[in-house]
Amino acid sequence: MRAQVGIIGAGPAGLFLAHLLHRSGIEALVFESRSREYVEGRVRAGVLEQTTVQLMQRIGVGERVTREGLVHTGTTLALDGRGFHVDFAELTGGSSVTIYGQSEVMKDLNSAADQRRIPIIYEAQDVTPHALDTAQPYVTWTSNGIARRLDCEFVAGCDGYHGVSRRCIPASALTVFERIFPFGWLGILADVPPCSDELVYANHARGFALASMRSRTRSRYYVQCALEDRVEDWSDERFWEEISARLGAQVAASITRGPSFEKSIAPLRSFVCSPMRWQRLFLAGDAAHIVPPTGAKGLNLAAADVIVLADALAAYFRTNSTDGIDRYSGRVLARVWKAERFSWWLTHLTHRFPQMDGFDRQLQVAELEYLRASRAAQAAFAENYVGLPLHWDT
Ligand code: RFL
Ligand code: PHB
Repeated sequence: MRAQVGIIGAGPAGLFLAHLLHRSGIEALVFESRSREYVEGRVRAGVLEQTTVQLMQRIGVGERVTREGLVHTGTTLALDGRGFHVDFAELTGGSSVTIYGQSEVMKDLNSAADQRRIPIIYEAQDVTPHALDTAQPYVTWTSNGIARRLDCEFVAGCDGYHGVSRRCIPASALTVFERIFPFGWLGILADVPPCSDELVYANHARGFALASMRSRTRSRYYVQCALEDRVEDWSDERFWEEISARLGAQVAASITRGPSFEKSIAPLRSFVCSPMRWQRLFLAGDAAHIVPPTGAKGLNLAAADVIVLADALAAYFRTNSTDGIDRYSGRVLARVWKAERFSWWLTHLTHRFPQMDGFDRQLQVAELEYLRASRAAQAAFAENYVGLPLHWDT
């Protein structure tokens, strides 16, 4: 088989890229190791930046997010049960974020891919890129026991943190930056109305808590937990007690409790690999960088990466110019690092660290009190939370 681009991974990065390339008349084939149901069912991100919603609209998959997405023009930060509101719209000149689950994004991307006949091979096994340092790279895989091969001009590694693409780059050509946080997030989904119109991020002496949502009838809640904790350690009852204590009496009074239908623990990590291109391989999304979920940036970064990559590939195929593809990694990483900084900062500001002493705690308190009182501090928070401009070049 032949295509201009082989895309490994049908998560947000892979499918946004496939749609963008399709619009430019570039042929791509997408490989995904999991089933479509699995990818669509994965409960992950919930907050879309305006740039991501605009991308969905631009590629013609924005109808449902525009209709059903909940536009949030601010958020609440709380310290030991005392909250204050940060008004994004007022502080940023009208920006907002949209609450719309990653699984809904994936369903929209997949159904448009069906209509446009964008080829996606689900449950592809042993997907392996080859000859990436030649002008004729290719990808091999197995489907239904049959070994297959795709010849292409470029490979896009959109296969997440555990994918195969990044591992194809020689260690000597790659620098890895990493921080592993000494705790995780336990998240639940429950079909109960959210406790607040907007999200509540809470720093509490017992640990971080977040009240989020998927719709007006579906709530998503998180509490910081120990890395050793198992989901079985957390009955629904224990979870509701803990989140109520951490969010504080005022918010807790508005919590509707109910049975959870999803409960999972995610570790927190900051990770960047640089550069994001090696020869004919481009990395995008979680394959190249991970942020702790505190800043709600992961999916949005994946979308921003492939906007730049698709432009660069379109320019290459249209004019043979390598300028865009040569600048891809540098341009994208400049913005990625700013999101890494913001996510790292917000995680430090809101979580309880095991080795924390009184000094560290007082610094958190002072910084949150400063944020409560200072318009300048709130403006910096809001500007980062709604998403930095896509084209703030280096
Ligand atoms: P994905 O989504 O991991 O997709 C990669 C795909 O590649 C497939 N794959 C392979 N396919 C073929 N061959 C192989 N060898 C393969 N290896 C892997 C995988 O099956 C998968 O389908 O990466 P992508 O596309 O870069 O997208 C990244 C986002 O999914 C991720 O950053 C976000 O979910 C992070 N995230 C959040 N992001 C936000 O923007 N806002 C949020 O509110 C937000 N909340 C979250 C989050 C992530 C969380 N967890 C569980 C990590 C909350 C949580 C709890
Ligand atoms: C979510 O709703 O899943 C969510 C919201 C905000 C975050 C992280 C996750 O910062």
